[in-house]
Amino acid sequence: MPHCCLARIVYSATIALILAAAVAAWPGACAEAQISLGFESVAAGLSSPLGVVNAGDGSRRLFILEQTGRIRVLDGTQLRPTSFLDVSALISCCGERGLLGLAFHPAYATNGIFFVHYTNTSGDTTIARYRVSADPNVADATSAQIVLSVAQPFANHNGGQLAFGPDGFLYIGLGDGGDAGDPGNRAQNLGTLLGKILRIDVDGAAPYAIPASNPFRTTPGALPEVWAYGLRNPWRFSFDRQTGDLFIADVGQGAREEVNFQTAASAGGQNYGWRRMEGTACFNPSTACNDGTLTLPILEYDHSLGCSITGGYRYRGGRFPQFVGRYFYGDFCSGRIWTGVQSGSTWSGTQLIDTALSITSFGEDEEGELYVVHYGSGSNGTVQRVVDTNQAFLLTVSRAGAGTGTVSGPAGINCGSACSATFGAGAVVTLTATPAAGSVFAGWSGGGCSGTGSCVVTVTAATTVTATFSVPTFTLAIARTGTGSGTIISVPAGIGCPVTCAAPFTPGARVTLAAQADPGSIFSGWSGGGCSGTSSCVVTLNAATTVTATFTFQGFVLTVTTQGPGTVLSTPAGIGCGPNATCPAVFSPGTAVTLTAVAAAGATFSGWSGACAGTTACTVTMSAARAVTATFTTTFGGTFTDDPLVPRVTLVKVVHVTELRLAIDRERTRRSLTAFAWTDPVLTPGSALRAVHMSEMRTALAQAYQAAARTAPTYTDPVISAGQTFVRAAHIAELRAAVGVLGQ
Ligand SMILES: [Ca+2]
Repeated sequence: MPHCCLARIVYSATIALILAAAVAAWPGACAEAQISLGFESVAAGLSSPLGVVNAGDGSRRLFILEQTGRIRVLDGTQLRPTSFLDVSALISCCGERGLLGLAFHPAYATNGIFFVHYTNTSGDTTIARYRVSADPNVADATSAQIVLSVAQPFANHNGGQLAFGPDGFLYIGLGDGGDAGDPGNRAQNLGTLLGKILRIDVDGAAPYAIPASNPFRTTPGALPEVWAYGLRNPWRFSFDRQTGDLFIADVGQGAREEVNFQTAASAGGQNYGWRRMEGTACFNPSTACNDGTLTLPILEYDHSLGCSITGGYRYRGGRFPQFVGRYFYGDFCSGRIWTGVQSGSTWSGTQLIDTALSITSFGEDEEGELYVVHYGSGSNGTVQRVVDTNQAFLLTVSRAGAGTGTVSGPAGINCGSACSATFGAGAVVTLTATPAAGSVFAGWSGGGCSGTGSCVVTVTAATTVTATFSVPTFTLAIARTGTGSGTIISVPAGIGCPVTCAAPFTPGARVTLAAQADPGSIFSGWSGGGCSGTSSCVVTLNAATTVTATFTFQGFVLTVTTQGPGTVLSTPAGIGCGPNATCPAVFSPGTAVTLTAVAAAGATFSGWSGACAGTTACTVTMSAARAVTATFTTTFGGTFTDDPLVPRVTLVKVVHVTELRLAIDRERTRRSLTAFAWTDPVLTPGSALRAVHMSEMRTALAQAYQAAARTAPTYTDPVISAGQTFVRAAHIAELRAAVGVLGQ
């Protein structure tokens, strides 16, 4: 260890005075090389926070004391808006008064009992016992029982700490009663509870019993609650959660701040010196103060480095191996944070950081991670987690898969909300995955983890661990059977067989299957999955399920396609295929099907293709699926149907328009005009004739007249309007005449 660091704090009584004098000569920039303190925000916006405590009940919650009387709950993701307990009406505040301490009973998880330490409205110390309500985040305010009241002669030096020792007894820190210099010499007086650490048995009697092993239980003139004495204001003390050793930080008078220590094996009764000594220096008397009965501090600093010590904890957490075994403490006035390290029977303190925090307390969570409480000014106090940013790495939890769930780990990892945190090199991190309802945890990847148990990562680099959550599924499979073929689709979507004949569905899903036989087949019915018959099959998936669809072959498909205005008919019947259509029909194997093509008026049959050829009737023998195309073409042969056409007698027919169009097209072609884009270019028998058909023919013909430098003809109903002008035989007759004139 660098020499400058050794000088930081004091460790042994005999050299203490020399080194304490020397401390001021060394500026506080000698942090240990291995540790660089950092902070992770945990809670903010607190009203004069004084402490952070865990309940030891496995809930991982942190309980934050506000001096003004509230206990707040930090539940891992949020600072709950509702107080756990609010004693603001019972207390005097603030200065050194208010709600000062909180300790949960070691059996809190089962008995719900906890204790608070506050200054009552008369300014006296009160230790009170409470119980949680049926709501784990709210205490039962009516359960209050006063355990101990101690009159306070002055407003300051009220102590405040409460903690259960490893022996199950409640330890209480009380200051010397206040003023300055302990004018009543109370800390050295065993007949008062002031200036002491008390030890009581809250389970042995109501409101408490005196433990049989208390050191002054039978001492005449002594109060039996006293465990240790000679303390000025033991604001914060703590037990080492691993060894049970006790650290008592005692706030000094005008010169020295100190940490006192006793092992778990101590029988108690120590005199920690005040007011005879302040730290390792004589105070009153100013010389010859120590007759050898006093227990001197293990760590000390003078007022060049601070003015009011805040005792912390010996780190036993898992995130930062470099912290392990170090006792952390700080100073309210200077914001400095030190660690004390034990070597044999001596301790050395090293400043790790000089912050702007007003450090009122440290705290531990259930896993032993360390927190620092910043008093703030009014309502901006904070709680932050203490981390090591040197030789530290980010561990990130990633969640993947179609399912959902959470991953919990040490403080800082609660994913959901917090999915990454820094860990010191060598930290061993255990991650646990919990699937949400309806999901399953499918396993780990990354960080050397696999399988579905806990993931244990030893952090040696930045690491990402992925937890995959999946949604359990059952497979619905479709089997097709029988001599025929067809398709099956599902609602909800998933099955589209024969392409996709098996698909996963969530348990309990109701899947409706519909079968459609291919041409030439019929659907003969369902089996499996509780389905039968030929209507829709509804399967409720409570397990992997196979449904069978049977299709039966009926015959081969003959597909006739017509191109152009004409019709194809079959013998035997089955095909009756109009213009520009595709018409499948099924015929029994071996059937000879004769197809006949019938051109529409104004058109001619141009011939077969596919399974037929030529222009005469075609016979197809159905030994397989066949396809035939019949092509019809329209030409104008020079004569019109129904000629002469008699207005008011002859009905206007589609063929009349088709013939006129062909005749007009011919005249346009002769004059190098482009083809006219007719509306409804293919009119078939039965098509409705519309005004636009007539007006288009007039327009197309007028263009041909213009190209021929001829005067355009005039017509009955010069304007033919849709919805207003009936299509009349006269219109047709006039157009025929006009075409005839142009063709001469
Ligand atoms: Ca002392």
